[in-house]
Amino acid sequence: MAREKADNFVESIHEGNYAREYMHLPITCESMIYDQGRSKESLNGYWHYGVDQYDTCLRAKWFEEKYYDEDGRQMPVDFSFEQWDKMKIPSCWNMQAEKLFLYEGSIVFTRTFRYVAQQDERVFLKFGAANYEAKVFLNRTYLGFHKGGSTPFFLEVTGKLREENRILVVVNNTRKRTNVPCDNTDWFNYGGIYRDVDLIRVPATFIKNFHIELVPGSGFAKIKACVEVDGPKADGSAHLQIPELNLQADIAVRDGLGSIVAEASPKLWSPESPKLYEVSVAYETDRICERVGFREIAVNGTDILLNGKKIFLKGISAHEESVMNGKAVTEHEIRENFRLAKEMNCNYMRLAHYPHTEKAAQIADEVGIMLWEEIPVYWAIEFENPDTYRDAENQLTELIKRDQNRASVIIWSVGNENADTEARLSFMSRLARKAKELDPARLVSAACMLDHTRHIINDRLADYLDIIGANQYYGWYQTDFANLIKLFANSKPEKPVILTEFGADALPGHRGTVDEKGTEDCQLDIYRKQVAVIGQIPYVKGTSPWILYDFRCPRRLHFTQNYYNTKGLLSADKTYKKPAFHVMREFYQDR
Ligand code: GCB
Repeated sequence: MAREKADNFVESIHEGNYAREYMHLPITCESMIYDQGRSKESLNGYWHYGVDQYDTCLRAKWFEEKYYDEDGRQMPVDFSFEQWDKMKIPSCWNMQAEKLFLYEGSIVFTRTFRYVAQQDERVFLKFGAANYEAKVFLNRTYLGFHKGGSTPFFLEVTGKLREENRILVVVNNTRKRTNVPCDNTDWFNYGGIYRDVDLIRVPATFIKNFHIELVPGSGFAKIKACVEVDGPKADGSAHLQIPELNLQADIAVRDGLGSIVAEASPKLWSPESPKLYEVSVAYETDRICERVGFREIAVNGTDILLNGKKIFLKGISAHEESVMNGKAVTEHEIRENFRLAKEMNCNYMRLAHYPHTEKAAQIADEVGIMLWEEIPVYWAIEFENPDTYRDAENQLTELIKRDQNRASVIIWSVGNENADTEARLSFMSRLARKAKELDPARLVSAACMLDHTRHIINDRLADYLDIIGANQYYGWYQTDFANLIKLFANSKPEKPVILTEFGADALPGHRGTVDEKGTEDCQLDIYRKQVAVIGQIPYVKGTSPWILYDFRCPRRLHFTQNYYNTKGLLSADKTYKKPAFHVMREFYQDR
């Protein structure tokens, strides 16, 4: 309904529907470019910021920087970008100022940067991640918005740059029913531009996508490479090189697409021997060069096969978090997490519950940890809402395209603990099919909720998955531990099962009896009982207990929690091992 406007209507104050102005130009997986192995110019550093609780930047269009009226008279404005405080980017704003710790809403970030044009180049802006919604403006113009708090997004800015540029980004982390995840999660809602911001230059025709992998079922003797090029020269030839394998091949490109299958027998990637090869692909004047491992992951009945051999996934779940940096984890912190997992004898990690930084998979490739990667289709999101589905599918696609060449990633998860309704089945089976369509060579799973009334692994989504992920908390939420034995006896899965979660809270150093919840003794007892049972079940082919370290959680107000989920096997600062850590270490020792 058109709204009646008074003569003295002031748009920026009286217009409630200002958001409508920014609903066009969605930035999605369509504008992604494959950027790994490319050189970049960093736009990280100190950006000016203003906390904008009422979204005045968007209502009053601050980004237009109108300082004078048509007659050249100075106008009053409510912002002064260059005088604002500065914040380090990337970072979670919650960790940068005490007053921002619990802030949920909009923050305006802005900086200027110089650009020296080179001939015939195209330029892209990349944001590694901004939670949850980001509206991007360049030189006074709205460029678009991205939804989804943990995947990268790209914007082409060719022709829009000058020598001196102002970029402005409004990031809003308000939790919403319609978002993925929705407004209720079991983790902390960090805000900010918390992964790298880069400028990427490419030639006029460039390699937009590059995917390379071992051909499944080829006896480990064939490698397939696919390229997509973008630009005026859509027909030509790309050149693939893997010097250590003496592999050189031309890939014919027609209408921007080309692929090749080449004979090659690489040394296979595995956690014990994480061999990576230098791979390069060139098209015209463009070239990508990165390190890639080759391996095959498959299922056969209830077995999981890595390079044709049966494996047990000795895992641990982890959130992306550190006490100091929130989700903006450093490379050192990621390496430390993998080191601690290896100390526990793990060969695998579940990166819960949303895409972690791409650096995690790069490092896992190098150190030899297999990964489960997940999108935040978590608990009770709006399964009936088509916009929510679009958002989820976009996040899934951005994740898969981002990490498609990482040997460490063996499983895509389409969600976690969602009640088995018709709407959810249709939503998540569609996601599972999408994951398979985008990446037939990896496994698809989800962390399913079990039937705790009849004690059976029973979820209709399992028909669409390669592996059944099962969360269970016998001894904790399901208080009668004996029912775990019934659950396994009642279930006859035809696919491998990974116990994606089990565990118990324990405040570090808090001792008591095994019956006292929140003590290390109770946690230890539950872990001992769990592994004694799990070890006997032939179709359980992996475990990733909940969780490597304690993490911030606004829902957890018990004195043994103090706003942390304390199910970690380590303290939140990762320096203290709870006794149950050693139970898992021993359980994994001889598997
Ligand atoms: C779960 C959820 C996880 C929670 C955990 C808990 O089942 O998947 O996100 O943090 O339980 O501690 O309750």
